[in-house]
Amino acid sequence: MDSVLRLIEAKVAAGEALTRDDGLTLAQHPDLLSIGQLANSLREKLHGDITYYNWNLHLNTTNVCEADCLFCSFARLQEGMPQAHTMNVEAARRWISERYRPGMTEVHIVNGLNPNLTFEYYEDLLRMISSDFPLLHIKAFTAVEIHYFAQKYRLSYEHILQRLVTAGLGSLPGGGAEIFSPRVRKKMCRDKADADCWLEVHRVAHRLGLKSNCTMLYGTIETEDERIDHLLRLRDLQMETGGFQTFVPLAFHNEGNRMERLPAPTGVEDLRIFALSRLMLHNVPHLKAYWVMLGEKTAQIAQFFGANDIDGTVTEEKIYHMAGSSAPKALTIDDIQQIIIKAGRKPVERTTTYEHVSINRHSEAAHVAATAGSREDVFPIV
Ligand code: V47
Repeated sequence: MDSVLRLIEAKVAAGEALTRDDGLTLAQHPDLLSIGQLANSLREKLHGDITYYNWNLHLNTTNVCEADCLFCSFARLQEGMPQAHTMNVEAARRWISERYRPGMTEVHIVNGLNPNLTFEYYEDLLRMISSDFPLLHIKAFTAVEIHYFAQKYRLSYEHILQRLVTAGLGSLPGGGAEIFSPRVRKKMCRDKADADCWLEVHRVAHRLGLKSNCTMLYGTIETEDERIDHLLRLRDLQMETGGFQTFVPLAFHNEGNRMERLPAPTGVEDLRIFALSRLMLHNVPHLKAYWVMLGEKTAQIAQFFGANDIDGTVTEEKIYHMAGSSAPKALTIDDIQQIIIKAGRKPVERTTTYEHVSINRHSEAAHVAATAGSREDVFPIV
């Protein structure tokens, strides 16, 4: 490790916030392995050899979306277009029922900005899930969606969030942040919440006691400077509120969208982004290597470049598969545990808010939970 990285190492060891210049050094320095080692040392200081995962479902009740983001392969501008879909609440109930298994702890919901739905639709959806699947934590609606609801229904962020919490919302996912740079947003996603609005939704959510995640879409047209700036803005909000749980770097996927000519990031770029994020966001506790986005193999290696989470079973991912992901659409709990163990880390199942779930899960216990109704008796949260 050279003297420049040694200086950064000293700051990391002292728990100091790294500067913008430190970030640029980490983004450009040729010694990727030493940077990974620094990130790994912080990761192990925070989490030892644990890698977290959860047992979750990914639900998209509509992909009809007014926003016309160039990088998106999932959205359809109007109902009736090929592959456009919208589920009513009853269809969502059936969709979850067909996939729900006792022991699952989370449903993650991300949708398009659909102009045809009422706000009551979203409240009814959450109320249905809370009453029919009371053991599922509902992590739903990106800050971009909350901003859209606020504009469309002429309500404040606070009012929107309070009504959604009353209906069952448990936390916010981190999507929609993309890259905060106005230059990039103007080119890629001009017609949705800007950076200030995205950050303000999370600020209000944190004030109301909700936890949330944060993301960065990398590998499109952003510069290294713009990446560092994005991370610093997240770090500043975290200093103010402490409400972010997990940062999820999201690598651009280039199939089925209007940025197809751009190559997707390489594995080496992925690993650098993980290490850089771990080191710059020293105050965000968790770093997720979302296996659907990275593929299982890079998600394993990322566990040594700062990541300490791999996401969950995911049943049934669409956004990345429509953009060309070759990862499976879902994994079993056993698959995930094996991926983590074979990476040399210790798998720990978590809830959405990072309470540990007993790992002594087996089919007999699942059967008991199914017939007894309460999973906490069988899979105690410790
Ligand atoms: O907001 C869309 C991104 C996000 C593409 O909070 C793309 O735990 C790459 O936010 N290439 C949605 N990225 C997914 C998301 C997420 C996923 C898993 C866990 C969590 C969490 C959040 O996916 C979007 C956008 O930033 N995205 N299209 C694409 N072609």
